[in-house]
This record gives sequence, structure tokens and C-alpha cells, in this order.
Amino acid sequence: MRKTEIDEIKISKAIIERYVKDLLDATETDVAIAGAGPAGMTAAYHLAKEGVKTVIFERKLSVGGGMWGGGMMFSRIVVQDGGREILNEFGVPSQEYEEGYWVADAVEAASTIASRTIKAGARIFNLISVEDVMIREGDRISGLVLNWSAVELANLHVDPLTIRSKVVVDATGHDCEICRIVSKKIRLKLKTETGEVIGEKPMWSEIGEKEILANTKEVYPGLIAVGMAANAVFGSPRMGAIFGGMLLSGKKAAEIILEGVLK
Ligand code: 48F
Repeated sequence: MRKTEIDEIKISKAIIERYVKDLLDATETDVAIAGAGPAGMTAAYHLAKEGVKTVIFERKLSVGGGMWGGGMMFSRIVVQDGGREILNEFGVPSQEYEEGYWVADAVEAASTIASRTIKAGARIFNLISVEDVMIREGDRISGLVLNWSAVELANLHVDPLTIRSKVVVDATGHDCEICRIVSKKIRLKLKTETGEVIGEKPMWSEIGEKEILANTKEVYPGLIAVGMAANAVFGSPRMGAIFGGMLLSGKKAAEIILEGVLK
């Protein structure tokens, strides 16, 4: 075994240098995703697996979004047959409760999906919030404007930095924050019925899960909505602690990007 003296300065330099190297590398990427919930991570996994340079920025300390807590802090999630296939792909075990209702451990699901996403080659930066978008080429989202979440939390007046990407994915969940930013700054231009964020409807799991795949699409040139953000921007219901739609939506977003925008 190598005998190494522990030097605090070396530790600091190692952390700073490696982090900055990775962050610099992320300043020009194929796909930039806001939010590391189940939908954002599933999209990133399927993109990275195909060799697409993919970066996720997550506001919180932890990744996994609303998955950890299952339903009302009972940390189990339910998926249907289609969602189970994706859990299987990730290597997350599930048990059939009743026909078509598969139950998985929320902590195992969130941690495994995160691990597989990173191992597939996607980079996740936690503690960074997306506060704006960059628009170029006549009207196309072409990057994200970032700041430390600590800056946001402390309400400090600190200017952000920007990264460039060919495609941006709004995976921010119920608040569909990126769509709201675009809607606020460029009025009546989203590809929704009203041109604005319609907002999610009350709980209806059946319809919410059905509509999420149709809602997973380009909502503004260069901006794809995924997961709960897709239902929120297009005005579909929420669905509660059933997560199949989130996983399927993430996979569909990756397919749209692979087949369309990046071709
Ligand atoms: O909320 P979240 O888990 O979204 P999702 O992947 O899944 C939704 C389900 O969890 C649940 C549901 C199931 O039926 O309805 O709600 O669509 O994950 C969204 C992530 O985005 C982060 C947020 O912290 C969370 O981890 N986030 C939100 N806004 C920003 C952000 C932002 N502006 N910048 C960076 N991260």
C-alpha cells in the first residue's frame, strides 16, 4: 500500500482543478438538461448511452427529484408494465402487486437511475440552478444561464454564467421553470394551445400518464419538455406517485432528440 501524507492543500487543489475541468468541458455540449429528477435522468441516460454529450444541472444537493419520497413519504413507487421495462433496463427490481402495478423501492430506484446515468457518460452538476436561457440563430434556445443555488437561496446579486448547447430539456417537474422563463420573456410563442404555460390540472393518474408521452415534445425551437414539466406546460393532469410516465417520457425525449434535432 502506498504511504501518502495527507495534505489539505493537495485535497483542495484536486477538488478545484477536477471540478473546473469538468465544468469547462460542459460549457459546450450537445444536450443540456435542467433538473435531475427521474425524467431528466432517464433522458440523459438514453442520450449518453448513444454517445451524445449530455449535461444535467440540478438545483438541489441531491439528485432524484420527487422520486425519493415515493407517495407521501412512503418510499415505494408504482409503475405500469411500460415503466417496469425501463426499471428493468436500469437494473431496478420491482414486484407485481396486482396485475399491471409494479412496486419498487424509491431509494433504490432513484440511486440506481442516478448511478447508471452517470456511468453511461452523462455529467450531473448538483447545486447549480438554471435561471435563464440563451437564444440565438433567429429564435432558437441555444444554451442555459446558470448560477450557484447558494446565490439564489441567499438572494445575492451575482451575475450568472452561460453554457451553449444544441438542445435544452426542461426536466424541472411541476414548475416547468424553463418553459415559464421562455414564456415570460418571449410572450405567446410556446407551442401550446395558448402560446403560454397552461399549467397542470388536478390529479388524474390515468389521463396524466396517457398524455405525458404526447406532451413530451418540442415546446419552443430547441427546447424539449419532459416529465411532469411536459404535462404542466401543455395543461395535462398530475398523476401522483406513479412513475412509469416519467421514465417513458425521459426515454421518448431522448428518442426525439436522437432522431430529430441532433441528426
Ligand atoms: O420534480 P422532479 O422529480 O420532476 P420529474 O422528473 O418527475 C416528477 C415526479 O417526481 C413527481 C410526479 C410523479 O408522478 O409527478 O413529481 O418530472 O424533478 C425535477 C428536478 O428539477 C430540479 C428540482 O430540484 C428537481 O430535482 N429543478 C427544478 N427547477 C430547477 C431545477 C432549475 N431552475 N434549475 C436546476 N434544477
